[in-house]
Amino acid sequence: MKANIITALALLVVTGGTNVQAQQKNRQDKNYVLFHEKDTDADKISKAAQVAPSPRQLSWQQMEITGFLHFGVNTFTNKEWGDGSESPSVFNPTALDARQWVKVSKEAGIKLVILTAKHHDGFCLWPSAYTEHSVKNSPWKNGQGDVVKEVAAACKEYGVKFGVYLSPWDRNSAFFGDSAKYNDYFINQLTELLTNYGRIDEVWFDGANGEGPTGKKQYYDYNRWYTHIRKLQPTAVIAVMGPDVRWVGTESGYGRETEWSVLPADEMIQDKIAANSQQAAGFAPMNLMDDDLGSRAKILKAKSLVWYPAETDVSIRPGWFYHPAEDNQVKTPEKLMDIYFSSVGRNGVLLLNIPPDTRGLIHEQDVKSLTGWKKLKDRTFANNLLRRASITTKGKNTKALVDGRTDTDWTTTGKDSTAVITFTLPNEQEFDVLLLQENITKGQRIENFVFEIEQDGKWKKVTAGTTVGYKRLLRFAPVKAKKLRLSITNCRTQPVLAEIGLYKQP
Ligand code: FUL
Repeated sequence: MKANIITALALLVVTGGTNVQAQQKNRQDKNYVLFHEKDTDADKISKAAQVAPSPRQLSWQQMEITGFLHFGVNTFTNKEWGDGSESPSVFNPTALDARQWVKVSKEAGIKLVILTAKHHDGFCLWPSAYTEHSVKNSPWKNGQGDVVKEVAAACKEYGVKFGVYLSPWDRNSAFFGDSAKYNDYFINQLTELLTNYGRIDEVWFDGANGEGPTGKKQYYDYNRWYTHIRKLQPTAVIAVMGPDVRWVGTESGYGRETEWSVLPADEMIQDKIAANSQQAAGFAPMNLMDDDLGSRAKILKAKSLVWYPAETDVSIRPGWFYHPAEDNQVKTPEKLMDIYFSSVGRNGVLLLNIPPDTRGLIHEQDVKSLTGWKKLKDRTFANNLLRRASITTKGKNTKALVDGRTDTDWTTTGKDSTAVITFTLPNEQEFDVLLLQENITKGQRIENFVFEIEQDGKWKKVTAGTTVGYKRLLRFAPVKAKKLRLSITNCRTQPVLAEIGLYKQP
């Protein structure tokens, strides 16, 4: 099974499920590389530096902030995991307004929302033809309602992308445990979701399964599911039990300080990811921050590499589903800001869960926090002080560094893999945030950097870091300076920086 999955992932990442050999020969996208036996260590590092996102991975990364909507029977039974025995009659929102969900999300800066179309209880938020455990047997709208349809329509209206969460673990389905039948059932449900609701930009498969050693054993035919998704929605990324997007390894909202998007493809064993995923109801965030996934040591031992970026999921509340008792435990704007710095600011995409309540509305408390967070974020990043700086460096195209675009870049001349970029501001300024972005369409390369300011004629270190990737944000105690410099001290071939920013938090 493992071997199958590795192959499936590699093939699908590369080809989207078509003829592999042909695609490997004239590959357009560069998100996968196979090492040759004769590759030296230097060859391998150079190849690692060229691995880049597929077009669907790139659009996904550029969104930066995405949203989760956990809603279903659990909302009404006040549980985190339903066991599938709940009656559909419990599902009865009194004022469901999917437009409010999407509007609130959009106003918070969220670019895509993922709805739990089916959670582990197996209850479908759309009137699936393949089960009785769905909205069609609920009192809501006399069984005529379709939450998936309402969210899809609201997303279209507000210009927000739409994704679906379809839990592989289904505690209601009689087919679960009868592998072949369940895989057909799953394909049927995928087909409904991916053909009846317009464009789908993300399909989210959860790794959770609480069956335990004596529970039902179900083999998931991931290969078939992925191929089906590629056929029906070729632009959708498949996360996190999928080939395009990786679970960061914690549900706390805090990613790794060193976060590589280029990983050995040998690491992409879904069983291993599942084993590290949560196995019990409720959720104790697992802190895998120390895990090294993509260092040189890992790269040099690998047989192949793949672009497999991190998604950092977290809930705005302690639970994933709405619970009235948690109304006073909604994360504050400051906490959300801290999470933003530690997810988006650590080369990840933030997936922030905002669970609608029993009315079918996002609760006032959550709206308040989101509004406060958006204000903080906008004020922090309103003014890049470096836009008015004069820049000196040996590299090419320095203007690109501060043009606010991620598709233009500066790089070193020749084969220099280290660089120093010096900035002189028109006058002394105070700041406490550094932003760095690589142009990831050319790969992720920076391994170490140091940021210094000039004080009394001497360079003083303010902050330093390892990986950059799509975005790296670092906060430090406020300092004042006129002259500052960034040194890239280690890099896999030439650095390619898209942006540098310097900000003062409000
Ligand atoms: C976990 C699930 O068990 C939780 O209920 C939630 O859906 C979270 C996003 O993923 O694995």
